[in-house]
Amino acid sequence: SSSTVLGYPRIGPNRELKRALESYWDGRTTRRDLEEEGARLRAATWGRLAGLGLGELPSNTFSFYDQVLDTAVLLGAVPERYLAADDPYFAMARGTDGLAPLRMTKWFDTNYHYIVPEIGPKTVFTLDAAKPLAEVREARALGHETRPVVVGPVTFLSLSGALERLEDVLGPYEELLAALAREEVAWVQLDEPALVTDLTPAQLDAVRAAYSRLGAAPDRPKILVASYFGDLGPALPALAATPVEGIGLDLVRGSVPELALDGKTVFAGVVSGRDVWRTDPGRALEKLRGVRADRIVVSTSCSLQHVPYDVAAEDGLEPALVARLAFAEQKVAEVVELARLLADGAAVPFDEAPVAAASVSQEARPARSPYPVRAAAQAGHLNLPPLPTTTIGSFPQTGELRAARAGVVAGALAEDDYEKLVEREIEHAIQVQEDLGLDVLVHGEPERNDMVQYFAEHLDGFAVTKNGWVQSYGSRCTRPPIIHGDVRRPAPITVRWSTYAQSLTDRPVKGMLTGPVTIVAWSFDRDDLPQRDVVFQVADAIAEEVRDLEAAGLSVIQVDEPALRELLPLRAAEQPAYLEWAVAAYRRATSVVADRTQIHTHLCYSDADQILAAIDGLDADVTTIESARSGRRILDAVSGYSRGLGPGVYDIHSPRVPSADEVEERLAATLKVLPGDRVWVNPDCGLKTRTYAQVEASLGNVVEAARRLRATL
Ligand code: THG
Ligand code: ZN
Repeated sequence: SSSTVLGYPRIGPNRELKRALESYWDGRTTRRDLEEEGARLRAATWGRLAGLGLGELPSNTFSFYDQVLDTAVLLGAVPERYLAADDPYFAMARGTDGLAPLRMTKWFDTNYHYIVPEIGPKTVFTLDAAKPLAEVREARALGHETRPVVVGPVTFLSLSGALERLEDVLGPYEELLAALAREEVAWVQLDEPALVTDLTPAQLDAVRAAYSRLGAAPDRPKILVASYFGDLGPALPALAATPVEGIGLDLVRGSVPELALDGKTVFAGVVSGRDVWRTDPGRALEKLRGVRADRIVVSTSCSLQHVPYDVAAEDGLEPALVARLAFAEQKVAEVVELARLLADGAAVPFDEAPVAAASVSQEARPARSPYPVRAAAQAGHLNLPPLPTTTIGSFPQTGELRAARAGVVAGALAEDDYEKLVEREIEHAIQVQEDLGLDVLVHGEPERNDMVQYFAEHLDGFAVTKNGWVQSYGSRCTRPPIIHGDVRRPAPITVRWSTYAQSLTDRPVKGMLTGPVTIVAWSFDRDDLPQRDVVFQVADAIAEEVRDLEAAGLSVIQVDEPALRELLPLRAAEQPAYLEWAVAAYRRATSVVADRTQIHTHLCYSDADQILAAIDGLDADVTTIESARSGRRILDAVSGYSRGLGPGVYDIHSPRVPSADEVEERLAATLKVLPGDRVWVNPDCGLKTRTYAQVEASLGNVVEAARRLRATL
């Protein structure tokens, strides 16, 4: 049997693509320089995959920004207004001076974000196969035959909210197949992760229609329909009944199907593309031997783009942990080895069953007092004006600060000097907020690189990597920490910075923490303990920090949970149970304070309305949410909400400074649906990506607008 992977990281082992993109965007290099870097990265990837002995190589898994955007370009679905831009591709991805970018959203339940194609009833689809054809030829010139990968029609249209255009896209897909056949390509991979979600009858019909028609195309390569992130459910028999030759199954999240797939090649995803753990060869072989099909290709459960490149690039990890880890390179080697073992009919015993550590006590904590009781205690303690003004937490991160952090890591800057710099930044942030007249201040988080990485660095049970970058969107990456043991907080984490900030002012300063769900969602999770237990362990560690902040005199504490929606299971049947424990974990982390201590939370995606009941369940005293972009819809959804709420009054993602009139207008709209004594006034997200000049101008107008409206209450 043969071996393959569904996709590979493309940012470069040392984030070469990030640097090439950002220097092109800054005008320091040309489009041609960028293309050359792309070609180098592709050549290196194919060379490495072939060198590791992989049987079948993918192509077109490279992208300068995003594979969904690439598919929109492939199908000619470029909105007219972008065509005149200097570089329409990046204009769609990032916007230009005059044009807003296309919307971006999360790729299923991963931390990767894709560009949402804009498809209307008038969109004309015309094939532009230049990119996949060029990659096939480029690989061939290097001596590699490849299987081009493209997002399939059902997923592409489902993500675009335009499934009714199915008939219209199938023509270009057929032309693509013909073009690849002329190029003598043996296999094409059409990615269809949407098929593992709850399909509507229309989507299931679309699966049948699309693959019956593409399967009937006269001149075409063999078709692999790759599913991933779960089980195919009813889509499996539907696909099996079409003429496609190959079906990709996620046998890590999903299970070995009962159905015999006669006449098909199954691409059996037994090596996980979503975690960083080595695969147990005994268990993987058992799954492979359970698949009934004409031929089996050993594969990954999904693209490896969601894991870092290479464990060998890490030199600071414990050897015992390293022995358990597999990043992309190691996972390719596993796929190759499993194919060999399967072909040899080797008998391989299972590893020791993972021992689930006895973990958290599941004892419920007493709930806080009812909200009206707390609200009264807080009003007496905090003495805030109506329509209190605040910010979400982070202030601009200066280049000096980032350079200093790098200096500490490199050993070029003493820890003491770095801490003095952090204190100076806090002093500056407090001074700016006092001068502006804000009511609840923040310390600005100058000590943090990332809101998850920072906590992981200070908690037991987490390992952080030096180079374990994973693409989040475009040129942006994160280094997800690895949870490998029971989580504990050996010492207070943020207390020192928050109390320092509070010592500088008479106004209340908010303590700032990341919530347990978000910390786990943006990390690589354990494989030997249910996710819920891990989240509860983190909740207990955060609860200790909450207690210590309160004891140190912080009377407002914010615990952010921006990823609450991210871990939401893809199948509706599993969602209520998840939301129940996710909300319970949050309350476990926050319900430890006295009534007079005010708990804030912040959520920053635009579809908060979809999980409003869960947000309500968090039982925070004040919730700040994104609303500048989602606008009316969110206001309608929260109408009549009974606790404190701060719908963002301006969009921090743009450098634009909102006028006081504009903020006043927005606030007035909010006051139409919410009681005046519950409304908070704040921007819609953290200020880390802005400059101090922008922040001071914008917040000045926010404070001014709040004062004007206060006078009318
Ligand atoms: N932290 C983590 N995950 C996230 C976010 C986050 N996922 C969702 C959302 N926010 C994604 N957004 C971003 C925005 C910016 C960056 C990454 C993800 C970013 N990263 C730096 C870069 O690529 O240069 C590196 C940051 C670092 O040093 O760690 O700018 O906020 N975990
Ligand atoms: Zn936010």
